[in-house]
Amino acid sequence: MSNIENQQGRLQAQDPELAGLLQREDRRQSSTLTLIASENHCSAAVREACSSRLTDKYAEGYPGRRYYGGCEVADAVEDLARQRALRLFAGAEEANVQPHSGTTANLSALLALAGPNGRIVGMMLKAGGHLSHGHDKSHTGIVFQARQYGAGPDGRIDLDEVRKLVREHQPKVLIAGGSSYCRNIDYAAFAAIAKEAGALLLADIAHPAGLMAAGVVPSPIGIADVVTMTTHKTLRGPRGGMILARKDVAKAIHSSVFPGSQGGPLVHTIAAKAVAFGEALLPGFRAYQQKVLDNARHLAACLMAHGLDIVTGGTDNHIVLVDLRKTDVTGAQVEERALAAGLSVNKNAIPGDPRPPMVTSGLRLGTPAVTTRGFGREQIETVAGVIVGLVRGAAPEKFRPVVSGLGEAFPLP
Ligand code: DSN
Repeated sequence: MSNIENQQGRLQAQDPELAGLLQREDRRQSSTLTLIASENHCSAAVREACSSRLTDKYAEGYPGRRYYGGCEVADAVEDLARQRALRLFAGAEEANVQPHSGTTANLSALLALAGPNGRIVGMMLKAGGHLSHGHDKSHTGIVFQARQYGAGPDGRIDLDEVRKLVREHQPKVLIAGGSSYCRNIDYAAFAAIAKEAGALLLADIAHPAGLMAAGVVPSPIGIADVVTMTTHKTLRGPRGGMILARKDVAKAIHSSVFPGSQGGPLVHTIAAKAVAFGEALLPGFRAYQQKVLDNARHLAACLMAHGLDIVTGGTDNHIVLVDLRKTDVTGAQVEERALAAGLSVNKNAIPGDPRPPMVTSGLRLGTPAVTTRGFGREQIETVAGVIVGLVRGAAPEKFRPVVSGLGEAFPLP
């Protein structure tokens, strides 16, 4: 019996109520298909590291400079994670593997680079950006003087608009990246715009980090001053964040993560990050990421062939953003129907969305999780057919058998 099964056995005996909930989540993930672009299924090895005894350890500080005794293993674990991160993102100068999430990574980096009340420029959430890029409901829109750029009528970043805004606002930090932007970003152009204003460039690659690590899409490493990311999306590790920085800004970033924004690091999660980075350094990772990309492109093409509109008319990454404005359904309605059919998706604002964020006119789909399960073109075509049926008003229950069948045929790792 593996360590994990042993632990589950103990949990079952001690707390059947909670153990039952975990089993329910196992069944939910197995019998449904995850098409949420920010989710994935990490390996059993990553999950084993997450559940290790390192969760008991306090290790405030950094390797070799801790505020607690008994950190020799924590030091080795964090060093291993940092070394592997730097191998994976070759060209990056320093790594901080302690951020608990992408948002804390962004907040820490922005505080280090812009300072409280500093000026920042990021992309609007509606246009494909992220809350932590200066949205007024996020601390990044409260503690910084934030301005935001949108997307052009074609759904793509308009570099002229970015340049104009940066010239006007004179930010200390310009942010490139987002959570529903499906096209490659011209990081060199962003860097030139930032440089002209004396700003630093922060690239948030939370979504495409895995694709970039594998070299299947262009990366900002070596171009941006600071790169933030999460480790659980395309990168397929444990839930968490990471920051890569140029040497001259790294010291400020490290201090901003600890003691600035966080206390004790989650050493068990850092161990799991090391496992995931090790997996990403294996040859099979590139093939996986290429497949994620191919599947997303095929999904977009199939949906368009069935008459649905896709924001920007396709995708360069793992995200497919459906524009529902020409249909008679909202993002929220399709999300609910999809759930009843066994598909996990999320409603999402689209550029120029007339509807509020809890309703939306968009549906964000992503291929990382189903590709981990082994999906190829044929399965993507089936999924596209289900989504089109749901948008057109077919009864969701009609699709439940085909979705469950795919779940059984393509088990979780
Ligand atoms: N919640 C993440 C996503 O779904 O993209 C971003 O933080």
